[in-house]
Amino acid sequence: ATNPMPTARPLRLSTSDAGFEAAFAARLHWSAETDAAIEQRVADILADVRLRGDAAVLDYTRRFDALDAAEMAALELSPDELRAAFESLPEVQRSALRAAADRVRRYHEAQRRAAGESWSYRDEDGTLLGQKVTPLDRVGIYVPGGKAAYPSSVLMNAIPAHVAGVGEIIMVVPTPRGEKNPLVLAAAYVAGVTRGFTIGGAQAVAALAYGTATVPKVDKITGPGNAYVASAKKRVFGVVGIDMIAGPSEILVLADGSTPPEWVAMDLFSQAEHDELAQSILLCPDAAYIDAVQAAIDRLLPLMPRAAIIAKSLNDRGALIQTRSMEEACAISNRIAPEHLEVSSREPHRWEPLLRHAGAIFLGAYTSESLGDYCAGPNHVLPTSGTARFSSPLGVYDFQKRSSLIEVSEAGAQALGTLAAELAYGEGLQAHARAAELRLREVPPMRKPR
Ligand code: HSO
Ligand code: ZN
Repeated sequence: ATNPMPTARPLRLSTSDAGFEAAFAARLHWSAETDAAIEQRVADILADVRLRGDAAVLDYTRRFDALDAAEMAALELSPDELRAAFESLPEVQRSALRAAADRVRRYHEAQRRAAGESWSYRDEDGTLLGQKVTPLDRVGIYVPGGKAAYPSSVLMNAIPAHVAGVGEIIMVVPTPRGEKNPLVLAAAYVAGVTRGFTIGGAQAVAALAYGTATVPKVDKITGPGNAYVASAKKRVFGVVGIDMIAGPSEILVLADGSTPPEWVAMDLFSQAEHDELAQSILLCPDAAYIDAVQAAIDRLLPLMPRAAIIAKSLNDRGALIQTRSMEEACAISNRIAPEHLEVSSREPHRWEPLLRHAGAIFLGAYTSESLGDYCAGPNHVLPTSGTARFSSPLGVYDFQKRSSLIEVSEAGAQALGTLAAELAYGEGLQAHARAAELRLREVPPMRKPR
């Protein structure tokens, strides 16, 4: 069969074109349209697992993953199996996994020190006020199976949980027909996963959220998944915590024309090769440089094993946008609020202060997004579809929660008691007022209810 090499022509736009705003809006548009049929199926699966526990999970695993087990225990990945998977890898892979995990761990340890510790202060009268940070007891990590199984994502989810001090990390990963990905199991071992189960889909999310005889109930579920998993996570939210619901990946390259065009072309490919729905955008004030990047795309695409996916992503969702200036490029980048933002410039620190909304900012020509995806240290689970306007990378803080601490001294109770009582009477809450007044050195007579 003839399989002509696809071509990739991202939409070419210029901010000075009359039709720019409309074309730009159309290109950015993406809707997380929910499929009613999927929603209904997921609701049924959740209810069934809640009711029948292990038996229901086993049924769905047999049906959807063609994996037959007599009991849930047979689907558990033992710690020995995780370690054996790690040990069976070639030495280069083992040390790469270890080195990446070490860097990711180090970064998240710094994050915990900077923003994840308890704190308190005292008023002059001795009253203590503070915040106590506590790791979650148990979390579930969803790892997709099949072609979207990324060992690096196992590291990125499990390591911050581990660094936060989570007691138990339960991994679920579907293994259709029982085929296990040794790199995923090895990553789980390196990242400190406590227990694993070879289950997936909405049934795995349900098992983690409600607990079954075999799968322990967790406090929070993180990790990416298909439409069924996303829908299940949304539905169990409230029973457990969840992280984000991620849309297709995005990269935005802001270039001043000083980086070799091949580097930028390959960075655009690196995101496009994830998914036909992924979005790769270049912003640059220099038209000749944009031409050079397009020429590099044309030269390099035929060398890519995933050329078909890359071409579809770039043709349907990609854009090469000429701006009037780097300042304008920064302003447009802020409007997009991309998941990944590369500042491919000789002067990245000149532009960085202008950049407000992005999941991760990669500064300078040497910082390819792919380094961040695997081993630079920061998390690769990032807000997508413009949600970087209000949300942050997955981090240690997602695996901790905070409790307020208050210790009022006798002296403090005098000042606060009068204040609280006044406000409580104003709200018509007599017991609140009296609880405060009873602790005063001179207890006033009870006021008449209003
Ligand atoms: N760029 C992806 C993460 C990833 N890349 C995993 C390679 N493996 C999501 O941001
Ligand atoms: Zn990637």
